[in-house]
Amino acid sequence: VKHALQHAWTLWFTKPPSGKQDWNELLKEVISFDSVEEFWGIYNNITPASELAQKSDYHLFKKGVRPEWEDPQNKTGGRWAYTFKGGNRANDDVWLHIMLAAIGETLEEDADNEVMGVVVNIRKGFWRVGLWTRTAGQAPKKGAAAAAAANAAATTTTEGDKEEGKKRLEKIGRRFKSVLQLPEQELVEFSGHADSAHSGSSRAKAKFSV
Ligand code: M7G
Repeated sequence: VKHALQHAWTLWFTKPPSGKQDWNELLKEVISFDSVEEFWGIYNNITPASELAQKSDYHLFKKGVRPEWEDPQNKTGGRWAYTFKGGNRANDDVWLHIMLAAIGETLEEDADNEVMGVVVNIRKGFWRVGLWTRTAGQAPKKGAAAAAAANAAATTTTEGDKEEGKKRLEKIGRRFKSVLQLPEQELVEFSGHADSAHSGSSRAKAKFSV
């Protein structure tokens, strides 16, 4: 018996560079799955995150979305992120819980339709986990007619939309934070992919935090 997931997911791997290789050569699609049983079969047979070399990443994304800023479905999106200093086996459980929350659809309400995927970056002296969202707290895109109507109305309409988008993202950020089991005073930070692509992700300034 197979227990179907709500979505199909694809696991991707970024291998550490050997010499001068760009992002595209390093990012590899590993495997796709759409049931709980397949997930465990894969999880039990891949290298645990704690045993990956520095500069490796795992990305678990909804099937059909590349784990890149440039993907049309990520372009106007963003990311919640948290950095764990050091790195030990306990982090494997954190990453497992993040993946289970993603495929089990517990990071958002169905109507939010924000979650694109989750990432773990293995780096020198730290790990970073991320949750990629479809939007980045900007006002939703409107058709030409709706935009004209909105222009005619008070600008507070746009500000209201923006505020609502941010609230939706913050709710997801708080769920992510609870999956990470962080104390209240620790902050997870949100940044937009457009800013990351512009500055190099690790330097992108956080837009907000929870
Ligand atoms: P990172 O892995 O997010 O953070 O980005 P790090 O600085 O802690 O390693 C490292 C570098 O990988 C970036 O500066 C980019 O050169 C490249 N990179 C990362 N991402 C997520 C992307 C992406 O989505 N698209 C492209 N083109 N390059 C990326």
